[in-house]
Amino acid sequence: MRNIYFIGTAGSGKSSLVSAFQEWMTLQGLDCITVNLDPGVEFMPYQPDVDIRDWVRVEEVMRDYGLGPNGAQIVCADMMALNAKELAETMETFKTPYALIDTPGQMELFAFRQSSSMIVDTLGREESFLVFLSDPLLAKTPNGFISTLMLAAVTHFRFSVPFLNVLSKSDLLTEQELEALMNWSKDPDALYGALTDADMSPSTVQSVELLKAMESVGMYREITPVSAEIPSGIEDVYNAIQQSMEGGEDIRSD
Ligand SMILES: Nc1nc2c(ncn2[C@@H]2O[C@H](COP(=O)(O)OP(=O)(O)O)[C@@H](O)[C@H]2O)c(=O)[nH]1
Ligand SMILES: [Mg+2]
Repeated sequence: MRNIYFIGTAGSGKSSLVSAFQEWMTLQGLDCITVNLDPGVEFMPYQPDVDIRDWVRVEEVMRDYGLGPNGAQIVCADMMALNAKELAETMETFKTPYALIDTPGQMELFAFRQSSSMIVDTLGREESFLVFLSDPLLAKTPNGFISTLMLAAVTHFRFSVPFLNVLSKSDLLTEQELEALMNWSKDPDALYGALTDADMSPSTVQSVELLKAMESVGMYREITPVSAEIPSGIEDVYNAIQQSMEGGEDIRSD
């Protein structure tokens, strides 16, 4: 089973993309399951096939341990690892080639806790792929764009699994904004230009240096625009996953 993790900052559109992705796959006649790994989620745009809340729930941990919501979220993130094996077994019962895995709202609860790495290992690291969602409202300024690249790079560094950087909610940008952003993502020189046009303050100089470092370690990647709302770009994400996991061979040809 291929495990596709959707990771991004709070509100970046992870749950919505999981939902839109599942709909798209169903339309293509492709089988998949959705897995919710957010123990504190209150609203989700889809009905998960496997739900971590069957094992761990933020409200219960708050009550049982007398914790506030933030403390409980952290305890839950760590408790998830204890249930990883059962989670994997439950997922296996579906006998499906694809699992779309929605991660906790606050990305640090997944990206920066040891338990997530145990979950990735238990569900099968070899078969994992990470979709990183960048928020368009952050990414639309040159400085913000670098910040999202860095967040993506740090996340990639933590997980070390194949990776795609996605621009979420692309429908929220104007055509010009989207065009500029795509241009930056393809051509670091365009981003240098946009940065230094704005000003040459110490923070700009710092950004340029960070950008150069990311370029030299291969972290500067083209971003794939998607929208769960329209929907659009989902096939591009699917193709990138296929390309990476099977050298381009499509499971549709099985
Ligand atoms: N315009 C637009 N809004 C979106 C899109 N995807 C998600 N949203 C909205 O962004 C908010 C957060 O989405 P959600 O999927 O819950 O984000 P999560 O916290 O990363 O799981 C919700 O109000 C969604 O309706 C999109 O593609 N376009
Ligand atoms: Mg969510």
